[in-house]
Amino acid sequence: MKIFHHPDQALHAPTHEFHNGALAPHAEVPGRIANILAALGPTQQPGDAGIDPIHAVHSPAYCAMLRDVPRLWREAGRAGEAIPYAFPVVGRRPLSLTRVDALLGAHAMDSVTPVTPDTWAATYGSAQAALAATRAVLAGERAAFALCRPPGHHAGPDYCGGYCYLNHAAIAAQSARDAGVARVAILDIDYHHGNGTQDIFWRRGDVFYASLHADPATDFPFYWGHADEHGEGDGFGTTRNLPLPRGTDGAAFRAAQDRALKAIADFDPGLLIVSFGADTWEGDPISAFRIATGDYRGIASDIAAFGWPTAIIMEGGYAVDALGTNVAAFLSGF
Ligand code: OKP
Ligand code: ZN
Repeated sequence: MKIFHHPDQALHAPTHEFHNGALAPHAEVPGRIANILAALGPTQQPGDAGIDPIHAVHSPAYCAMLRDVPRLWREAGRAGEAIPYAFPVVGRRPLSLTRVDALLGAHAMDSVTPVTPDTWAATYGSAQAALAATRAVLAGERAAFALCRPPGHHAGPDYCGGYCYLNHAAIAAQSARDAGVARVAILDIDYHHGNGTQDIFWRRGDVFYASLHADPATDFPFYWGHADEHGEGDGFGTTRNLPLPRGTDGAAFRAAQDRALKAIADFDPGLLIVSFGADTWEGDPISAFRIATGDYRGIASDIAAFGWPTAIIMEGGYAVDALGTNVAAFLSGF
């Protein structure tokens, strides 16, 4: 299987996040990539398809914010990484504020997603890897893997959050639409609900979003991913959420995934994007499913059995030492 990865992805290195009310070491570390690379075969560096396929999903103002905030942060006399703390969540009117805290807070959903001077390069490189994997599949590869990092599925049209900045899976899906694929499906099997992907395609009937995830009643991102969210307008019925309880094991996960796969089969996509997170693993430090390494091959082969051309996009997974083994187990199912 072709594997795409950009060396700039390792540059982004947030140091701290709020965890249960105190600053703790950040879970989304560059070593995640190193561990996965060591377990896989040779990878390819993606070409540069430019900013246009990114702007097809994210507003130019949001992208500019990701690039500008580190400089504005320094100019405000701050050290370290930019972290927002005030958010216009109660329906405030659009305002063109330039104060770095206001600019960042208006484009963020949480305080665990720092913007560093290297964030843009890392997520831009990940977006290019996702685009390259999609191009490879559209050119005839059965499946391809984009080893993205940081993750992407919490990032919305104009906001970052959940360690995510650009939504690599959404950028990949939109690029396939723009290349002429009439219907694209996204299957999100990260432990967390992909609220950004859901938001991006909420009103779209041409992109199906199905997600298995920890029940947002107990787990991040809390405010999205409940079973009664189905999309709106042209997108009504093309969002499908399957929240699962903490403790879900491989057998229960595969049964739920079968329901998602049947819904996707009814949609009849020309291409499948899989948002894959290894944070469903039983040893993950921030998650609570009980999926074993030995379950990943079957989870993947259940997907592969449908035969859709498939681009696999890396999302989360925080048990760094086990990541390579778990990713390799999953890819072996294809
Ligand atoms: C990203 B992905 C505070 C908890 C914050 C954020 C989880 C982001 C997961 N320490 N949790 O979906 O793997
Ligand atoms: Zn996750």
